[in-house]
Amino acid sequence: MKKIALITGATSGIGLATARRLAQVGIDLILCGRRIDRLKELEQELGAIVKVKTLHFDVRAEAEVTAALQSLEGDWQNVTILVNNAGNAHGLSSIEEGNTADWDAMIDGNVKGLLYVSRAILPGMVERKTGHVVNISSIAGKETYRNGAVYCASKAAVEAISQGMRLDLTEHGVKVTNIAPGAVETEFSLVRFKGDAERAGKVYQGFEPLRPEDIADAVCYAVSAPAHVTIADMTILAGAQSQATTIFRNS
Ligand code: NDP
Ligand code: 8X3
Repeated sequence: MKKIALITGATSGIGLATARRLAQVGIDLILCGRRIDRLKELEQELGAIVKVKTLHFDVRAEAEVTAALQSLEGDWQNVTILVNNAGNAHGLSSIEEGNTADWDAMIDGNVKGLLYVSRAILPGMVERKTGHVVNISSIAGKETYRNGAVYCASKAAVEAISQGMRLDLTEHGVKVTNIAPGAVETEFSLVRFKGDAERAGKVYQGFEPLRPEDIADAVCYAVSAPAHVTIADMTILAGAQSQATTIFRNS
């Protein structure tokens, strides 16, 4: 059966690189995000290699998620790989000064959004007795850093959800892979710092950060493993990184 991967957050960074990587190995794609112009460009680019469908919705809006995913027809309903990647950090501040709108965006997007998408896709995988979920967590889900309590909490939730999904889904033939990247240069810091490009750029100064393609390679490796192998958990740090915020910078 031809594989179909549904990737959330395909308009940028890790999701975009994953879309390109999975297209290279012939996997048809359902690409999701809020920015329609980028989805259309990607459809043009990757549609030359594999079949591509695009869906635009905000993962935080349950009704939007459900309506978009229920609109899939025919073979597009048979999603074999779900890459739960959409998410971001919003703000970086000490807990007593935190912006509650930022907290909502992180909890609603990184946690509830992942759950809404999964809830819509998983029954089909269970019914077909085959499937693979890849959750993009973070090193921030494995350790907490100062000023990042809520983002770290949202990613710790992803870690727990990955474990829980694996417990619930293994008997149904559905694999679950949790990938926890370290510092990857994407639009992540630009979003975290609300468009402040100078501040975002400093995050990646003085060392070579991960590239989104490094994480896309890991996704591709996990979903290409033979049936008797589950890649359960991968933590991928930059070469100069030993913990989330412990990075050896040469300048
Ligand atoms: P980007 O900002 O480059 O990409 C984020 C993607 O998520 C975009 O495609 C965006 O699409 C989508 N997205 C964000 N919020 C929503 C929403 N509410 N509804 C729908 N789509 C949404 O960042 P990254 O590629 O770095 O981030 C991807 C994932 O990787 C995130 O879960 C992040 O937490 C995680 N991660 C990132 C690391 C890093 O250092 N960069 C390290 C560890 C984990 P659009 O705006 O079009 O909706
Ligand atoms: C993104 C990586 O360490 O900046 O999840 O939180 S970190």
